[in-house]
Amino acid sequence: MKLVVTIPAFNEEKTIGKVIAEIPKKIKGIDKVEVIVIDDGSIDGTAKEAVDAGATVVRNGINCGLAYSFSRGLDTSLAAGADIIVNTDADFQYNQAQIPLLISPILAGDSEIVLGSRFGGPIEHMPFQKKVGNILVSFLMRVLTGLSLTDTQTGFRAFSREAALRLTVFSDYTYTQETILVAHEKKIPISEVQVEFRKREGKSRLISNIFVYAKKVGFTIIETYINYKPFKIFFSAGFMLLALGVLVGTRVLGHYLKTGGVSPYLPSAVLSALLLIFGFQVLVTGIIAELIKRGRKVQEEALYHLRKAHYAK
Ligand SMILES: Nc1nc2c(ncn2[C@@H]2O[C@H](COP(=O)(O)OP(=O)(O)OP(=O)(O)O)[C@@H](O)[C@H]2O)c(=O)[nH]1
Ligand SMILES: [Mg+2]
Repeated sequence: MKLVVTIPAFNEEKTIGKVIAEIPKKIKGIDKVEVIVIDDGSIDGTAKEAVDAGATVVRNGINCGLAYSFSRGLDTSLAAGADIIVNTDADFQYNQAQIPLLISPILAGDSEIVLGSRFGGPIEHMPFQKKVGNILVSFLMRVLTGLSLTDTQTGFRAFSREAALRLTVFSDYTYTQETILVAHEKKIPISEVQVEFRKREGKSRLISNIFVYAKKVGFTIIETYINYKPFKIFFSAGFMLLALGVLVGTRVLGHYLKTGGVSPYLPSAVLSALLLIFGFQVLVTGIIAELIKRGRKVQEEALYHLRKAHYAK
């Protein structure tokens, strides 16, 4: 069993060495541990510090984004023969001594993806806006997936090789919600363990403005959800518009049947026609999107087999 720990890092020279040093080198059930740092165009000494601490470093050259780097980390780990992949942050907020705990459900064969939830221990140091944001997004993700997860934004996660082979991430910026939605759609078992979460040393590299972050997270969730459940969304919206069109149109039709004219209800007639046309278009869009989704499912299955063969050990 080989464990690869991936660390996406952007200008983290102060903490990257400490994070690597903290990773346990001997873990029960694991024969080999390798650390891969994905240096995302850092302009400080991140890469050097990582190499000095004994990690393999892959460099993006320019800043490509956290989600892009996470994806590259998965691919590099698969190529390195990983059986289990742990992704962690470079800012020393997670306690790497908890990696054995994080991977234990995978080793036991109970889960394919394990999330390290930060909401089990003291998190008073998590800034208020982030705490509220994390709670709200986790709630939304619970509603969308039906899974009882408490922290869907955590950066401390473990993936089985099988899960990594099946995951695709489209966003460049954030992978945290997308991976859960994709895994849930592909029926990959996801579980959670409670982990420690330390105060950050220095400023966030990812979130300069909480509102910009919220907007990006919101769009990623909507895009991913539409991608995987198009019919559900378009059908609900189309059906609502059609129902509204029928409701508005009943009065007009009643008057027409009685008098043979619609003139006093002309605005309602126009509104009803618009709602019916628009609702119908949304329904048809849903059907087309559903057909595209079916095609994509086949493509993803083919991609999984291609990757499996490409990264065969
Ligand atoms: N590859 C890559 N990694 C990034 C980028 N921005 C942040 N990171 C890394 O992603 C991890 C999480 O970023 P943080 O800045 O700690 O974000 P956060 O944990 O959500 O926010 P804080 O609570 O303020 O720490 C760290 O390891 C960062 O170095 C980026 O543009 N590219
Ligand atoms: Mg952090």
